[in-house]
Amino acid sequence: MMVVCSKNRSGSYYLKELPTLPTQRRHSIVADPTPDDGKLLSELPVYQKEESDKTLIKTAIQQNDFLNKIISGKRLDDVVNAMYSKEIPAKEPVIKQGEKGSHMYISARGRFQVSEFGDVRVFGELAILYNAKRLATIEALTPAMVWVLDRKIYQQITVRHNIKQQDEVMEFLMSNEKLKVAGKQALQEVASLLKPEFFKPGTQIVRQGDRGDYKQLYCRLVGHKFFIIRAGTVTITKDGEGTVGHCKKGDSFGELALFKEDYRQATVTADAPGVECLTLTRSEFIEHFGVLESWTDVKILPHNSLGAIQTKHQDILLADLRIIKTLGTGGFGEVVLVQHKKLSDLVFALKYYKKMDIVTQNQQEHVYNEKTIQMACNSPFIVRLYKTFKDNKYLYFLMESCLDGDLCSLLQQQKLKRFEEKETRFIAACVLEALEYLHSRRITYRDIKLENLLIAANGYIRLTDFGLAKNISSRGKTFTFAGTPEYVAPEIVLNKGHDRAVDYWAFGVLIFELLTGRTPFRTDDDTHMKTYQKILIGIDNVRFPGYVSVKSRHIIMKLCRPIPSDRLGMLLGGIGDVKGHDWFKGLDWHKLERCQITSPLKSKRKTRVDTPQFQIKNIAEAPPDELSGWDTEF
Ligand code: ISQ
Repeated sequence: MMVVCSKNRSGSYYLKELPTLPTQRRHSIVADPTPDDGKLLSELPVYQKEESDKTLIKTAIQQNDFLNKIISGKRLDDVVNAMYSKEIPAKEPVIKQGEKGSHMYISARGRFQVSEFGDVRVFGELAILYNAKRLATIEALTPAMVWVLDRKIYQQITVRHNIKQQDEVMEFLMSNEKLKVAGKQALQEVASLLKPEFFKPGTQIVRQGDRGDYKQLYCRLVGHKFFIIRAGTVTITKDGEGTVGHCKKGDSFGELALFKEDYRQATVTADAPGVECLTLTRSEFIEHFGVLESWTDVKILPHNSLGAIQTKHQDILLADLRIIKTLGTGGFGEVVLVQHKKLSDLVFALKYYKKMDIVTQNQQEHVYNEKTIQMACNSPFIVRLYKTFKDNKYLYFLMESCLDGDLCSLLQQQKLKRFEEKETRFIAACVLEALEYLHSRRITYRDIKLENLLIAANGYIRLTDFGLAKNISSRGKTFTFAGTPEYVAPEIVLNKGHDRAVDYWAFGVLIFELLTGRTPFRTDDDTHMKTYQKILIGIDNVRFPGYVSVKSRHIIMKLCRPIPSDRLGMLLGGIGDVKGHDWFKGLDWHKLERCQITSPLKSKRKTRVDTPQFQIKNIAEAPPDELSGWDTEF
């Protein structure tokens, strides 16, 4: 147990014991930035190979429980084409334990050892998502051959595939005279709501005379929907008139269903060999845009701008501070408690990053994001960043200090190793306030977890660590793998492009963890691959302990929907839908915003002291200088 000094609400210092950190703190993962559409290769690589080799690669991928969930269809063909062969001499390693890998391999010939295998096997597959440390060495026992997939190429394949899909949908929407009037931005929002559906030949997709309202949906499965044909054709018939027309790829039908609860004017039947459509239900449309009369009324909500400017503590210099204690360690550096040498009342948390690590791991853009975003935040639910410094070795972030520890430690101190519903609701409400602040400024946080939730002196929760936060506005999606494995949303695992919906997913995971002491998709797999598989299988297959109330279960299920646009928080009411959920019933949001509710998280501070009794701590072993100059604007 370590002892630190902390300030109470009236400004005096109290000695308190900081909770010991749980042994296993979960690390955030961020891949090197995935190219956006501006930086895509003009052509994907194609390495010629025999049909038998293609079959071997395909089979290996399809038989791998993780890969078959993330690579299928056209992606699979592109991956097969992009894999190249590599000869491995006997006794040579293919991958080495502890090294960071950026390639996935499929063994084609020869024998390998770790656990010896001679059949076709995939190894190092996590490397296609991010630079993961290899957990074992795999060595060729005999001269061998492997097929290799480079992560950069896999990223290109997934990003191209998604952008192509989005462009295709946008093209459909923009080429439709009726829809066009909504404008590109609104149609981009519409595009994100569309879901693929396949209709076998002969299926009556729409039946003349059906009233496309919600009740009808339950009896007919297809009801009040709008359809765009992605592949195949349909035949349109009218009673007494026979065939009146055909629709093909790019054509749409049923748009009136979005605006009126009307009777269907014709029957639309799928032709052979079947039709693939993108569909949008009236209810989803209304949940996102409200009850509208035409496409011209489709509007997207305006956003606040990131504009707060920090004015406090601007004259403090690094030389004015002395280091007291370590508060925490993270990916690239540490957070230490510092005290002003002359004004001993001034105590801060100082985070420092080794510049060399940032450069070697290509994280310059993320560090800039962290600074600009956190510095521009001024909310009682977000840790304040006052100032940054730099020297030849480090970047420094001077922040307000929260000395009551984080929620990971507080959870471990609970008798049942979980929080009561009342405490969970309060914590979740604080986190939701922080998310509201960020999302209204187009910021996606991307790293909700107990470790990033600090307890302020007033017992309120403050969000810290903006290392993964990102302003997501261009095209509305970002592709880089970012998050903490147990909390990442399926679209991140699938590299489909993600937006603020990932925060609502993680928020659902957080509520589950606060209530039960464990996250819903946790596994004991160090590589996290099984966790990712569970995430892709979904929340419907997660067992909730019996003590979790129906309302708690309901809000978690609504937040952890597999399709981002279906999640609570992503519908018309936005974050208001989450605040308005029955689980929060009785919570006075106005009082919470003003910090006028007494926190149920009790402080255990006891002993009053006038002078802090900190031990001076020196930063251990200095890293080399990093002088490339990338941080001139920092
Ligand atoms: C304490 N106060 C502010 C920020 C922090 C970040 C990490 C660990 C402890 C902290």
